[in-house]
Amino acid sequence: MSVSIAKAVVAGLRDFGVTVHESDGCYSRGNGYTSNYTGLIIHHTGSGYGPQRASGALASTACDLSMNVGPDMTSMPLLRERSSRLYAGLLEAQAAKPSRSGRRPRAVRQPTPLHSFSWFDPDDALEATALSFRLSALAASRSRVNDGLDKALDHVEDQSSEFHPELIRQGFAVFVTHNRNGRLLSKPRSVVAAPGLFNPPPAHGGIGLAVSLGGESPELDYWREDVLANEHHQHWHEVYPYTGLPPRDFRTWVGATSRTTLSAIIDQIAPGQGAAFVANSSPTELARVFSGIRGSQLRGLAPVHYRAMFRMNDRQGELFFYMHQQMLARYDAELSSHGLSRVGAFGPAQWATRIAEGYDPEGFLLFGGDFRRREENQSLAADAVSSLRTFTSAIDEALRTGTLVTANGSNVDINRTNLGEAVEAAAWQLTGLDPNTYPGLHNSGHGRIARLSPGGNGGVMASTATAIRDQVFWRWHRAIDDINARWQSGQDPNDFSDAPKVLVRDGIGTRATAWSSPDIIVCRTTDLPEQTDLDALGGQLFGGDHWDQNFSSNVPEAGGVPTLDELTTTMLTTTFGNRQIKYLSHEPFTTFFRLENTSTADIRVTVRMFLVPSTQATDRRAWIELDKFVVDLAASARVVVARSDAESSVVKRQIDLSPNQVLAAGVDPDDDSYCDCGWPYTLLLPRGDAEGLRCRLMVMCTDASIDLVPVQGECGSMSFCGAVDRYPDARDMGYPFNRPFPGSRTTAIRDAILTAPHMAARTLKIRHTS
Ligand SMILES: [Cu+2]
Repeated sequence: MSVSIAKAVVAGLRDFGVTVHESDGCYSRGNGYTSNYTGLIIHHTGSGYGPQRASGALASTACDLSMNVGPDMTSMPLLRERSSRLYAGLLEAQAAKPSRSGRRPRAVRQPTPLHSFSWFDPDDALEATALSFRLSALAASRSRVNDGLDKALDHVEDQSSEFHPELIRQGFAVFVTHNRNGRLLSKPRSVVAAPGLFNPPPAHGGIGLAVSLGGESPELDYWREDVLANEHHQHWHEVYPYTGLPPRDFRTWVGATSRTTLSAIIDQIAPGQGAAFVANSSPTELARVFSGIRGSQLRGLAPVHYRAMFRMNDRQGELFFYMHQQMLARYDAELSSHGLSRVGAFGPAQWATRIAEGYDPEGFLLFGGDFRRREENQSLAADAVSSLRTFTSAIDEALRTGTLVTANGSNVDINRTNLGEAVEAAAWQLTGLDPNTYPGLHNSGHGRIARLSPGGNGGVMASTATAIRDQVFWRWHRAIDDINARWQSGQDPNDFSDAPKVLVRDGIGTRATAWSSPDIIVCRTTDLPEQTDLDALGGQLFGGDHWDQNFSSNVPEAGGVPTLDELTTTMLTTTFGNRQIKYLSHEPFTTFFRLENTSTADIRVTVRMFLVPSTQATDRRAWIELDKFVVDLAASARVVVARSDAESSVVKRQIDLSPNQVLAAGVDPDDDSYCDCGWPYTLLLPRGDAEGLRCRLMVMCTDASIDLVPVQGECGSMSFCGAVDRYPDARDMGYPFNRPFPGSRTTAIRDAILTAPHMAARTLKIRHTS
């Protein structure tokens, strides 16, 4: 029974003169997740919920009813607690409990509630998006914010009789991530609320379940199953939903939207009544009406009205490509660490052939066992191949002409973001692209591959929380990334004429040697004194009289601090979801950069840091972004800047050191960052190998007055999650590796770094210790 119904029952009983005693916690304890029956709760404990547990406490008539009702159910701490419990309940409803053997007998699996849900299915996604809008409206439907949020949470509960819990979770997550009122609520970390969704397999070769079946890299299961990497991918798709974002502030939205538009949208909900409603209703009453909008109604909405309701996150298509491209670069570095070759595409040339690798999630009971095994050597259905080919030929044509077709039949030039929006495909009402020409190659591939597994939900490729575990995900995304790479490679190379006058040396004195910059100095963080101004320490150790000294080779001592030519990674063990798991992590490191302002003006620069395995350094697509931050350089100054790996702009901050100990985000609705979002710190570096995998560490300084990169906030990942309103870097994502480098393929990148004063690189090994 939902809390809202329970409250209504209490009110009704009081109307009849029944004395109802209320005590603390009956609405806020338990996780608040509802079932789709109604009854009368006469007692409710915090220990459980749902039909099985509540049944013993149900009664039909009880005039001596004692009802546990808390004092003020809408105080913010209670609302947060309730929100958290609801969210956890939605996740828990999808995570089945393994038996002792780790495998749950299929006969006792709970039936899948309602129909299936996949974020990659446009109709499902639209329904989740409608829910995010309803919640935004409900949050504004009462004069007090807290009362509105209470209504929104009631609605989340009530939805469970209608939708799959994952659909509700997604809509709820989008609301809590993007709506100003929603951001007051809390959303627990998925890995804490439902470890069963993120339960990785035993180490490869151990006695346990086969997860990867065949394929080229079963030994990478530890990486693909990484708890925090999976959570990152899930969360990114909430921060960048392809169907668009609901209003940030519903009342502001009502105030800013024309009456004609409001009444046209209301006509979709209540035909013929829009104009009257708008004329006679307050914003609060309008919010109540808007809280009735459904996914099916959104589908029939004129694009101009859809655009009035939703907006696309800034540079959606570009970040869709870039975030996944960076995951691929990291995957390649991980393969390289195992002596394996880089991941090949599952693209048009492969679609008609068999998919060698399979995947078996059944022992992990993801989503209540919804996801099923995909056998090795299966092939896509013929109609899947033919529709994927049709979608691809439209993209090929766009690349050939350099233009995309719009919904009204005209053409628009491809730019850094609209190609990704066509490929994913983002809501056409927001992008203006023709939905028949670009129905969503990327999403469709996820769905078609998922359907090679039996069952309503198919395989793990159907979910953002699980897709990256499957080897085929990486091959599919290589094919998707190839599209963007083709477009990029046809663009003019970057022109570095706007570089700031900053020197990062390639050698000391006149000797410049590739990959041996003395100005990138690496230390173990644990070797540095705590509570010290690291910039000042860097100046002391590596600046001043030491400016021309070389610390980049294995110098044992620098004022008592060892400098390194290798970083180390290791597999750590922890308990997660009642199981021992292993996960990759690395020894914390701090990098010192020596930067010289060769101009006579004070300047602010953006420092960009990248890493690549040396065997892949000729390929711009293999470079991994490690960090990006701004530094002020006084006129003619030689400055040593320290940067800890824990501050990296690509990782989720505050950093999580273990899947067993993750930090929940804050609840500041005005925070400019998406605090839950970012690549896991533990996977910042590739694993490397026992001998020390040779890598190149590169730094580049660009003019911050052009980049408009802000000083990083306290949380989130600036590079992968952007920020509210605007992606925090005016340059193309991945700059300077977003374009081909001029010159011969084998030397172009090396020569560019060697020639440009504002770029430098060095060799650094990554050694894996077990
Ligand atoms: Cu994908």
